[in-house]
Amino acid sequence: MEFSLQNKWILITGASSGFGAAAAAAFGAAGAKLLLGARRVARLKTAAAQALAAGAGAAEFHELDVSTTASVQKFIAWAAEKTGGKNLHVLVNNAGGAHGLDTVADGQDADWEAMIQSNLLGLLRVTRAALPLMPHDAGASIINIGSVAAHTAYEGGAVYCAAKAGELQVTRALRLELLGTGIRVSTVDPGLAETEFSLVRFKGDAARAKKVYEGTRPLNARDIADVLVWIARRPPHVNIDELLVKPVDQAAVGKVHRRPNG
Ligand code: NDP
Ligand code: 8X3
Repeated sequence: MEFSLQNKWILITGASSGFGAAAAAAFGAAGAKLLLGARRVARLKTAAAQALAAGAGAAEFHELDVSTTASVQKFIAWAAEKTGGKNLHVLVNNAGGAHGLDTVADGQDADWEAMIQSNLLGLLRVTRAALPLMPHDAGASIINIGSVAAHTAYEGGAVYCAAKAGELQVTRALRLELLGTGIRVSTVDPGLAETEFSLVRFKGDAARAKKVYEGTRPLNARDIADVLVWIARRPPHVNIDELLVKPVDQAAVGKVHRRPNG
């Protein structure tokens, strides 16, 4: 039988934009209760309001910077108070992104550190802190957001690809470690998707970010949010291990169909 998300607590990191904000609305529409985290609290407030309008049983938000253990501990202590014990049914580790598209020869320490911190160490910190809140044998899920970049390296993507490849291996190890708990562990690995991802990668250069999606039909945040809800809703004995999701216009990383007139 399908797993009901009605009134279940769902924690989403990076819920202030893109996949995370869309996931808040999609889990909200399924009647879930939401715990949302990111650094931009004003944007979390908007995401929470949208989730409530979509039907969420609750939509709470709190500042979270996954790149520091102190912030994660504070956030999870707040989450524990809200859930009131082992009642966290879904953890979506989504916070992350790319910083820069420099070759290794030209790479910047700050970019490398931000990518490893958010995509890899942040996911580890949040998972470690949240695990004690997750019930055993009750259909709980940890869903990590990976990327096609975990599977294929590209020029200028060395550290982002490494961080997402790390995410993939952490996901696999975690599934082994949690065997017998009934907690499901999945990774969703999207391809080209139009969010604020490229704006962040190119440090606010909107024209350069727009070019990434020019003439093609990328995924949108809702496409991925729907997949996350679908995974969490599978019957409790079903684990979706690894899911690659790409737009039809993207046959492979760097192999994108573009139409001359958009
Ligand atoms: P967005 O830039 O729209 O969203 C990224 C989210 O991550 C924001 O909510 C941001 O919140 C949050 N975040 C980043 N760093 C931190 C941090 N240190 N602490 C807490 N939150 C953080 O991009 P997407 O929605 O596209 O990205 C979501 C995930 O999907 C990322 O992991 C990304 O790598 C991955 N991905 C994206 C693809 C794409 O093409 N768009 C494809 C494959 C994977 P804030 O800045 O407020 O802290
Ligand atoms: C985002 C997709 O191809 O820009 O993870 O790395 S890609």
